[in-house]
Amino acid sequence: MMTKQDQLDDLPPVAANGLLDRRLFMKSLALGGVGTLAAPVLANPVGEGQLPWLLAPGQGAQSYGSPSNYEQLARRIDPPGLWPEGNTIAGSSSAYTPHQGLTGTYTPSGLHFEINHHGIPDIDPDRHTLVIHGMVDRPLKFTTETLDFYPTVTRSHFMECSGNSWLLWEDEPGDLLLDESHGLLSGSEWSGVSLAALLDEAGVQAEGKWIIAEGADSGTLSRSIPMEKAMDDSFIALYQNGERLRPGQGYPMRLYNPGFEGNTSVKWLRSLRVTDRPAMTKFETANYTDLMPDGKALQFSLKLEVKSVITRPSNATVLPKKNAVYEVTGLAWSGSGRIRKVEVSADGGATWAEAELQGPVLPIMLTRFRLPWRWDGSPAILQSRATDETGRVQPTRTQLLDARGKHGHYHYHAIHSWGVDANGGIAHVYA
Ligand SMILES: Nc1nc2c(c(=O)[nH]1)N[C@H]1C(S)=C(S)[C@@H](COP(=O)(O)O)O[C@H]1N2
Ligand SMILES: [Mo]
Repeated sequence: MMTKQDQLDDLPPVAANGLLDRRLFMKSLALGGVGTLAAPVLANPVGEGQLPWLLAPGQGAQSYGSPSNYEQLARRIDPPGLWPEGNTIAGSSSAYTPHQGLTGTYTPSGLHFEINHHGIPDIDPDRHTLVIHGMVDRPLKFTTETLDFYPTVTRSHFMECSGNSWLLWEDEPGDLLLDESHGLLSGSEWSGVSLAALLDEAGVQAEGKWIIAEGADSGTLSRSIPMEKAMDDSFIALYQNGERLRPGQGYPMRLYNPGFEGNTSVKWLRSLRVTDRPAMTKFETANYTDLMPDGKALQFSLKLEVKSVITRPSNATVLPKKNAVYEVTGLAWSGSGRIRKVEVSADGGATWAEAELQGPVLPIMLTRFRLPWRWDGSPAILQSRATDETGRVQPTRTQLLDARGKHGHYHYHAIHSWGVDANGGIAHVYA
């Protein structure tokens, strides 16, 4: 009779170092008897004992639920170093999404990342308005309540700061956890009002080619948005994951530009001024520009690239057992549309196997991928490589540095690598 180990040894690899067919988990489940074949079998035998929570009634429900106190790993961090020295602005803060502790594609609202350049304003929605003015026939003023009466647009989209992964421009990989390297990325369902509908009502004049969006934070963060984008798919978000926006996400209203760098999605939106040219604000001149190898800087590099990262296993865990099949899973996303394909490598990019994508695959949204991997106990380098529906392929680190030089700060999107050692330890490496 074939033992479980024989069956494992029999599985045909689809790429080197133990990558298995992406349908393995489904197949072995369907076969019933071998349902546990693909699992690493780590469960402990059933024990005995009276646990304290069995002995007395627990607490009542809260008016607003919160996660278990035991889940301290699924907490946002605000690592030092993001805000350049000498450029510290009162109130600036950030919060990074802990992807090493999450699964799925929607980020819990309380764990959505935040970048607040001038603190989070405490806005009374009854005293907040949005004005559309400048090169329009009819300047208009909206309250949150009036916007609630417009037809709803609802879309699932990722938000990414173009500064996400900025530490990966450094020469040394650093012992970065996933939140530190990829935590300026989250996914949500956003609901609100189409910007094109509001602009049509105001009547944009022929010379109106740009929109200057301004926030109601003390530093009034402002960005210039091309009219083409505004008329295409931008919207005013009022709700996130079914509830009103959180204060840190722009309560009571924000601009949302799908697939554009997060900075353009102005929070606490108070003004949209139609102009014939960009405003050249601080956030599109001094910040959020890309220094190129020739010393010149790219401006208005607004669209986000195709990118992916393995979220599990990661350096937050140690592989507990050799000769076992693990699930390699992660996230892929692109500012240009849907993810078409994600490939996984266990040998540092020499061979690749196609991963299973969790459906539905939505445009400009996080897409989860999964692939079974049989770890035989030898060192391995795990990588993922995403391709989007426009054919854009995630570059290697070398390709990215060749194209962009070594002094980048924004738009790092190269293939990411986890080095696995013989003891199952995992480290962030460059490969
Ligand atoms: N008014 C205002 N809008 C803002 C910001 C800000 O500081 N003030 N931060 C921007 C940056 S840099 C990013 S990446 C996104 C982040 O959105 P989030 O905090 O909801 O994740 O909001 C953008 N909109
Ligand atoms: Mo950002």
